[in-house]
Amino acid sequence: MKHPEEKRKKFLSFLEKYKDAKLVVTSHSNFDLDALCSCIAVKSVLPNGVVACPDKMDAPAKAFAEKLGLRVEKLGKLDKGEFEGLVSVDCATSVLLEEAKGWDIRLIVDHHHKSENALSAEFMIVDEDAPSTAEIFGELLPEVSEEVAFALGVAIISDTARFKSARAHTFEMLAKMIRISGKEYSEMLEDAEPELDMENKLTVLEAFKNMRIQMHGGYAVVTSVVPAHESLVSSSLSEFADIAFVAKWKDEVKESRVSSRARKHVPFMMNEIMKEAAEELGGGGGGHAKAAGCSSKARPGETLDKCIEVLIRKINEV
Ligand SMILES: [Mn+2]
Repeated sequence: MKHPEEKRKKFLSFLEKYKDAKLVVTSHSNFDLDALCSCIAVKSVLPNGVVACPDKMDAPAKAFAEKLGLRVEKLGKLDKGEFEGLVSVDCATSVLLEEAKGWDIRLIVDHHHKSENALSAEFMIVDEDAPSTAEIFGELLPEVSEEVAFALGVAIISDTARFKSARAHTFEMLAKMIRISGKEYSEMLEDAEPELDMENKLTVLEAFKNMRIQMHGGYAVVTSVVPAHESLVSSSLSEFADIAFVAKWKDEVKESRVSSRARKHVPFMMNEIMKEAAEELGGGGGGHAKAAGCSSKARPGETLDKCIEVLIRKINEV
């Protein structure tokens, strides 16, 4: 769905029907700033909406929610009977939102590539060309308050990895959000990229120490197994490596989780590699061309080997 008018019309029809409804507003596992700020955007037009996350938030999202004094419930603890349904933003796959099971999904607003385990909703607004869901909300909202504009600006900066995946429209939207918020770009940047706390810094540094370095098809490919923070680690490693795969074991669900990143000159679609690797290991995968993830029933080491195997297959296809 490309036309801004069409998207806006759909969003307004959703609002007309559900504006006063008690809906839960949620997003993918491990909320990032795009997830959180998109929730804030929806909540701003749903006075009876309740923001909830399926598990936890990453460090920047957590810090920002605390700064705003935003109450974020746990999705699994909410009583479905008390709500008229669910809104999912920045997520349209059950792989990253298993807790959506059993909920009536009224609205989905997302910018990810369609994945196998796609969720469907009464109102679907998906724009794969948008580099962040926040950017979509900049267009959708009939009115943007100072606070919401600030949040959307923060999410735009964060989700584009400070404009790596931006397009002209991103800068127009950010300029507009800065103007409405009455704040400076530097203030948004501070919340978009907060200083890592010591635990996170050490996790990244340990992952650098424990990584395996390989060369495939002229690309420096690294893998690492970490106890946590796999997406932070994979994005940190890909500051240097062409391709990074970082896995952790999630004991609660007896699954490996992999986060992958590729630098912009890498021609392979990481979301496809993640999907194929996961399918061979009884999991699901997807995401973006340069940033993707998957789950797998195999242990982290075996899962990483599979990711490399699929990558080599892609290299040989070219
Ligand atoms: Mn996003």
